[in-house]
Amino acid sequence: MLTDLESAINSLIDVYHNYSLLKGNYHAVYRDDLKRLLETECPKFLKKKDADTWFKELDINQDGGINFEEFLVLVIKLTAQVSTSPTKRVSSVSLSLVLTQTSGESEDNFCSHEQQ
Ligand SMILES: [Ca+2]
Repeated sequence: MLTDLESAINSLIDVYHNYSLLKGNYHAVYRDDLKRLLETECPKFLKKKDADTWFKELDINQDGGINFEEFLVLVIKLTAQVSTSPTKRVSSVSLSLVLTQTSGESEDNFCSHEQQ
């Protein structure tokens, strides 16, 4: 039996490949498919930052696709935002709280933590 973390890891891998395989490249989610991923899997986070902005931010090696490691940056950023909510759970309520309490400031904080 898988642990909660192992199940979560498997889910992340599954979600990534649900979108990477749309264009048949196992190791890349392209711009329009990232937009689809964001709209389908985490629409609340598109209210603050549009899909093109996310894409530019996540395509760290600027090869025009989001590889799995770059996708994990998205997951880390979203998880870090959600973890600061009072309920610490992903739900419409907690995401709304996160989005109304932060204004891009948390991401700046996240980035500064990342650089330390
Ligand atoms: Ca890339």
